Amino acid sequence: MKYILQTCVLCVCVCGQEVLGYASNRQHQSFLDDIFGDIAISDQAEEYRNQQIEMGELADTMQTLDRDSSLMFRTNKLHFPDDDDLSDFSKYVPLYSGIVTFAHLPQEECFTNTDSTLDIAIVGAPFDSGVSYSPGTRFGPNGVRQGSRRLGYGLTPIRGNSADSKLRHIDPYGEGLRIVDCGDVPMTPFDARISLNQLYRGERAIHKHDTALKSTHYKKTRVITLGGDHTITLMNLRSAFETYGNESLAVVHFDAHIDTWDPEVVGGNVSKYASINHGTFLHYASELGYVSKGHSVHVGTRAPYITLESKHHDKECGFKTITSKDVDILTSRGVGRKIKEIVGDRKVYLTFDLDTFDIGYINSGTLEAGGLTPREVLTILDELEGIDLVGCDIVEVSTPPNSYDGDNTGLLAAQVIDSLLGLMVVTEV
Ligand SMILES: [Mn+2]
Repeated sequence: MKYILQTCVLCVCVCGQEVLGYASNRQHQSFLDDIFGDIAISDQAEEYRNQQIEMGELADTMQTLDRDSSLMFRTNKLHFPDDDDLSDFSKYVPLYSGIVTFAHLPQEECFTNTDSTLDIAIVGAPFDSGVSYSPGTRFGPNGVRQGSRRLGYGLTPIRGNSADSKLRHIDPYGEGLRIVDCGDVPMTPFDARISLNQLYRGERAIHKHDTALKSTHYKKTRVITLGGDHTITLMNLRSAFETYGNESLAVVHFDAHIDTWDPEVVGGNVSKYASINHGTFLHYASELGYVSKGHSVHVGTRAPYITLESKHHDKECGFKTITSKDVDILTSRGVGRKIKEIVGDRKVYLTFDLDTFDIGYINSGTLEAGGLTPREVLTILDELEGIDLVGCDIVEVSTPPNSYDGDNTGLLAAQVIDSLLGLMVVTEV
């Protein structure tokens, strides 16, 4: 009997809303009433709503909705468009759908068409021929883009570290800057020398574009590179250095490792070819004058030094160090303030190795326990509001096929870039 009763109720619900007392006689109707009838409302609730509307505390939602007739599927009585009418297709694009660019930004051919104006360009560097430990970061650019699919609307309750922060009030994607995704630089996996040179030429081509926003003091496009193992930063830095006046850049280096190892210790003891890799690129960057000595800093450092000399050699390369434990002692905001003190008003290049994060959060080329949390990193980055950020990258994003936590890794890397975009845009608005 109970079963029959339930069946009957179901039948009434499906076949005849009017039998259920469809809400057409109500003084005020809501969208919910219109679609679902009595499913949520009681007489008391209806009375409460009527009072609220009469007191001006609540809008009469059906009237509000009726004012906007742009959504053709809104009414309860469905009105389908003509069979050949596709005008709604551009309005309904779910975030998980479509060809994937970073944060749904427009795709642009940036390498050969250097006449277009760009303020900020995202570009991938799919490369892992320079790793000493796990490969997989050649899939990083794709992983970051997959992880960025929720992004594109940048006004959040946590951007910026205080209510009076300028960052708190901006949407980096909606402030009028021309931000595009240039796709990936074609990099051969078979010869690292050729591959890195391809990256340099790709970065250089993007840097040739003039900026679109004429009020800015940046005359040339700023680049955010998606790595790729950390070796790629040497090429990014070279191109940024050449573009921004051939003066050394304050390098803010988030990483578990120092990456200034003497090539004779890492790789160079095998062959000269092997001496440029993801553990030595900052040695070379320093040697070539790209690094502003004394105004550059490692953040999140914790991995072992390989030799007794490594620490001394690192200082010679011009870096100060804020270790992972210093974040506990100084607090995240304190770390951000210290970085700002170190870089001052110099042009900054920020390179972010994903292994800055603790092992529980990500997959990366050389994982180290005891790292930073996502919230610590996002707070530190936002504290850098106002720095003169001319370029940045996120590297060692390891998202090979079938990796068990590839989605989280890409999501977190994308979130870091979202913060970096905020830092790049906030000085322009
Ligand atoms: Mn690194």
